[in-house]
Amino acid sequence: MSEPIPFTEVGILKRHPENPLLTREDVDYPCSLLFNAGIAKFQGRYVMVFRNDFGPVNRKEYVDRGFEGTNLGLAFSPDGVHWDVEPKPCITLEKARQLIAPLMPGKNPDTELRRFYDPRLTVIDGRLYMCFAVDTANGLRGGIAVTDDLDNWEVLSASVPDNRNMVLFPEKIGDRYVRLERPVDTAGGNNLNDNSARMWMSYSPDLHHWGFSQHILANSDIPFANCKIGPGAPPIRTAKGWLTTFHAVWRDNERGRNGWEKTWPKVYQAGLMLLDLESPWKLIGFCDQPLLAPTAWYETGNDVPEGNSFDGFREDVIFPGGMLLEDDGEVKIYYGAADTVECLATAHVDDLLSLCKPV
Ligand code: BMA
Repeated sequence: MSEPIPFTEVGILKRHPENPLLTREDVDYPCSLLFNAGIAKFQGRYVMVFRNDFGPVNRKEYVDRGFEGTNLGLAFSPDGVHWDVEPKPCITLEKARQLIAPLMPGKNPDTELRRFYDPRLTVIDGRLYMCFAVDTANGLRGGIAVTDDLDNWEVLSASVPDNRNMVLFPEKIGDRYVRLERPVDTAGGNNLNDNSARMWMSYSPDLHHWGFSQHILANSDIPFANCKIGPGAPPIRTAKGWLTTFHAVWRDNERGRNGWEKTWPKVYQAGLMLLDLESPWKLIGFCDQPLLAPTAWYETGNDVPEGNSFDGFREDVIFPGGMLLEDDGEVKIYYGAADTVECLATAHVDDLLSLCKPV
């Protein structure tokens, strides 16, 4: 049982009644935790690339032997709700090593690259781009890959440490590509677990070289974050601005056990903000309450309805990774829940925009 969390969400998003939409049960290869997916509409269907941590499926197995590895799985859907998972992962660690090797001359990819995870998908001019995080022997890095067929990928860039949670805007702004990102700010001796993470944005003429970096938001700007923050799903264009989610972390060392680990002191919530269409480094709207806070049984592990079972790896985690605007104004927000399953919540775009108060 996890502890109650101190914040209340805005109550505008509707969790999909079929949540969790995807779990390890939907996958035919070894899969323990299916979560933190990127989603896009690409070549006439909904595409999902999800993170799969495989090995143990409960706390005891996790404590005994830990995870065996992480790969990225692929799923397709005709409607964004019902998904079919492909029979094999689309990017294994071995494949990621081969893909990224050209960007790491002089390094042995087998020892340099340790984990490839948290995909975020954006379609730009008909090509599918994936931002990813990669743990290397020399730090946590973020990068961008591109594909035209979901089989052949090219890695275009990988950042210096420590930068993760990158998401691409779905079009060039002016004549440059733009991404949101979350470098870890160590000023003052802080580290990833302290009050040090800020959201930034960078521009690129070609998706390889990034610069003109601008600070967007710090965790001290967010009433429901006292720890890390970072971009969520890639932004969507609306008439009023770029609407985009972020994740916000509340750390409370007294929380005790909330999942498989001995202690899991953090609560991850989703927030919402609006950025200027022409100058996206300008924050023009902000919702000062969580858009989504963990409350459902598949987010908290509490009050699991009869006929279901749930044993979340890190309970009280909501990690938004996909946001799609449909023609009728419905916004689909996809999120990893409890680092264990993939879920969907929806709202009308106008209701989301009205949450973003001018700043
Ligand atoms: C972050 C990332 C996410 C994960 C979250 C909660 O640091 O690793 O992939 O969902 O922690 O465990």
